[in-house]
Amino acid sequence: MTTEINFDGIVGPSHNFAGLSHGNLAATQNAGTPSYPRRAALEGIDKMRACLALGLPQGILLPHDRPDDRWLAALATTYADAPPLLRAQAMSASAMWAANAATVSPAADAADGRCHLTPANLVTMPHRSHEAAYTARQLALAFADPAYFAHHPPVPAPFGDEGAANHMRLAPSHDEAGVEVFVYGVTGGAFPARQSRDASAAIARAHGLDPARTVFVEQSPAAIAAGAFHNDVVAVANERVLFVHEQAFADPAAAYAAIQAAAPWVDIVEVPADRVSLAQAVKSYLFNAQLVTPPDGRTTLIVPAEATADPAVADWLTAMTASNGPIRDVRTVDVRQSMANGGGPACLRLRVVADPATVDPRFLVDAAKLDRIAGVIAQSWPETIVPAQILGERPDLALVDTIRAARSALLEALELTELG
Ligand code: SUG
Repeated sequence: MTTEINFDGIVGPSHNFAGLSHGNLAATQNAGTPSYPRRAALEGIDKMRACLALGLPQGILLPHDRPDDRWLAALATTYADAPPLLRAQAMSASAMWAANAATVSPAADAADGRCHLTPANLVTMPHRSHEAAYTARQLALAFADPAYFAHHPPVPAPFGDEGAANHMRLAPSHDEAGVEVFVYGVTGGAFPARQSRDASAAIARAHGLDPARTVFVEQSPAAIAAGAFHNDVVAVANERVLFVHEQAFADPAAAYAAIQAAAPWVDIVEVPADRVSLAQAVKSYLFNAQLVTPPDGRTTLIVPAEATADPAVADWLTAMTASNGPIRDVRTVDVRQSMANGGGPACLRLRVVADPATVDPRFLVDAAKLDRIAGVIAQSWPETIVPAQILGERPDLALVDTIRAARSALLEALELTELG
């Protein structure tokens, strides 16, 4: 029996605020401030604990080796010698945002009856463009059985692909055939459109999706210009429910019509701009929520604490849950360190619909395993990183040793040293 499993990226020990993502307002605003990697990673663990407590299965993806020496070597330099910006780009912990790791099509949607995975190339941002190879290694190990899983190479450059952050799946239930909605960008004013239509179309072909159950929608340029650098900043879907901001799509009426034609059973919950503006949606990350179906069947929205701090958003959430609509409950989680780099609860997880028995158990967690992981983090993750340690004239090489030792300790604890 297949079910939805959320695989959260564990926040890596190099988590820092270098301001590398143009168009991501939180990351830009927090550039240069001290980061707290230990706190960040423990916040992520607490979020997973909250999901487990709701009765949801939970998995993990590991931090990547940072700084990425192989990438620097391909650029004919080393961490000690590289110019500061390149150093920061090699050091980013951005792989924590697992929603950008890959696009995943459940077996029920694919022609060959297998779950298909394509790692994102993330080519728009240099600091993320070197994630794909290690992501592919992890996914190949976690989902190794070719009877159930098919792995594809990343889409080639220059077609930008940012993975599941621009991909929504609607289905009567997770294990039934569904409709996959690919959201691409064409333009975003001063900011880059990070998902290309060609990349989305290539993935739909590679995954063997039925064109009658595949929809391509253009993201609104106004949303990108307002800081919605991924579609999951303004929309989220789960089973029959699409929760979406009025200004998420370039042509909302046409988008809803196309989605309804492919999925007549869809329940669209649209938040009007006069209740929550695009700016408020981006600041509060209302839509960067996990929309989930716990075992009790009550569709639940897991929002970041920042969402309820905005009175307009809080009002909307109160009215929504009181209305007896499709979204019944709202839960709040604190992932402030990730949020400060533009990553909410939904960014931190990759959804895979699979039978847990077909997944390598080392990538699945229960409460006891999370406690063990938290123990490693508490003991070995740096407490704080000041960006000057990375971007300064002389890089802090002792920090590099700490970061590598911390990740190695985690791989050992999880018996995943083959991913070293
Ligand atoms: O790619 N931030 C990430 C945030 C990704 C959020 N993911 C989703 N919306 N699914 C990004 O912009 C900031 C890193 C820095 O600036 O150092 C960063 O990469």
